[in-house]
Amino acid sequence: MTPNERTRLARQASEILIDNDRGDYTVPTKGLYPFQWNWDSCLSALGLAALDEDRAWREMETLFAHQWPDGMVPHIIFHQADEGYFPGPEIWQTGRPVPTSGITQPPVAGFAARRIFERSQDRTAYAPRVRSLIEKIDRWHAFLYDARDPQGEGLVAVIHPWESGRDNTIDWDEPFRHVPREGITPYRRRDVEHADPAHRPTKAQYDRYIWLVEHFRGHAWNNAVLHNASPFRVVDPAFNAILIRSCADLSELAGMLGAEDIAEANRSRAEKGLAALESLWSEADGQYLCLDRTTGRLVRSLSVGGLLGVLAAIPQERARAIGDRIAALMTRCAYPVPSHDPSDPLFDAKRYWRGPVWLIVNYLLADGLKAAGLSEQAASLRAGSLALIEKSGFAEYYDPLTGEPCGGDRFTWTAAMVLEFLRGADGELGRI
Ligand code: 9WN
Repeated sequence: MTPNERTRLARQASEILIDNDRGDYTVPTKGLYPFQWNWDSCLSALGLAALDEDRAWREMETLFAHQWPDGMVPHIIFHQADEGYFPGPEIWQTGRPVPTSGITQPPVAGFAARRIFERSQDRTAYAPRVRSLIEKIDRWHAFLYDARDPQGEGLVAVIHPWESGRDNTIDWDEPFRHVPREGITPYRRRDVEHADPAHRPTKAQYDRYIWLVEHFRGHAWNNAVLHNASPFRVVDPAFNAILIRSCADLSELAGMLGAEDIAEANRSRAEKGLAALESLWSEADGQYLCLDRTTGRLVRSLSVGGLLGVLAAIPQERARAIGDRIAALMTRCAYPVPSHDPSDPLFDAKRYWRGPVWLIVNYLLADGLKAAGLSEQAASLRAGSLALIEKSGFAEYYDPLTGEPCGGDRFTWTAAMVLEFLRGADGELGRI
């Protein structure tokens, strides 16, 4: 890529971040997602930091201002009314001062905060704000290990597919069978008015998403009981690897800020999580699998969720096996990395998390591979990701076989990841 092309892509990415900025938070994209989403905000903060570090911290502070008293950080903050999204606050009914959803999302905050602070232009000035933020991230981690791992196994479960961030992955097909569809209040989807229905989850899946929301609402959103009350309790290797990595990163960050208690608590959470993650490894498949906690069985579904294990400091031979799996997947697709193995008959190149490429996933995979010393593979993911953006722009996700852009357009976290990928080996982005 020539310096001019780099500059052009960086400018386009910055314009998208600015366009989707609502002052104290960003929306993932106009129309389809008009509120603040949890992991979108934390990953987008990495991109915002390249434009304005103060604004990046504010993005995360806004999210954590809506943390629940029990420590949970909701997956959506409904800052203002908007009819364009379903399910809105009137369905969730969580009773929060500013309405929020009642479930969480992958905890990338610790990972993002450490990275932004390490690159900070003025650590002394930002330290007090970051000190206050890490206490909230620590409370969220404590919440996850308390409420979503009540037996203290070292692995947390998601209780709704939306919590995983990979809403309709093939991983959930089997565990989702335990979730009924009957008896839900009739509803009107809005997503299919903004995006092609063939690229979105099905009606049967939406019925179950809503069944779970109504079920949790019936338990007054009491997280002390929701885990055991949910017919959907899945231990997702990606969610756990993200949490383990965030615990490790939060521990380092807390150490830099002299918060020894937070550093110690998160170091020990990461160690326990890492040891427990081993139980999800499948030697035959060269990746991690998810575990259906309602049956105690591993689900053999070859999705990118099991490859995201590489984000945690897993044993070197596991990282190498994952690197090999990714290399094999790349020979079957024009653009890396498909969210599901194309050799599975259930693979669907355009349907959301059942095949398409997501740039945030490529970024997290590349980061894990690089940390494991697999720099060449990380570099090829970076090159493939930028080639995809050059071809198809800043979409929500892409068909891995053709590169066709799918879902929402001018997407915030896609733009943020482009800015990340454009950084040189020294971590510098240069002038935009
Ligand atoms: C439900 C915002 C979010 C992402 C998720 C992605 C999608 C929402 C939806 O959009 O989910 O949370 O309505 O489809 O799956 O990962 O955070 O970009």
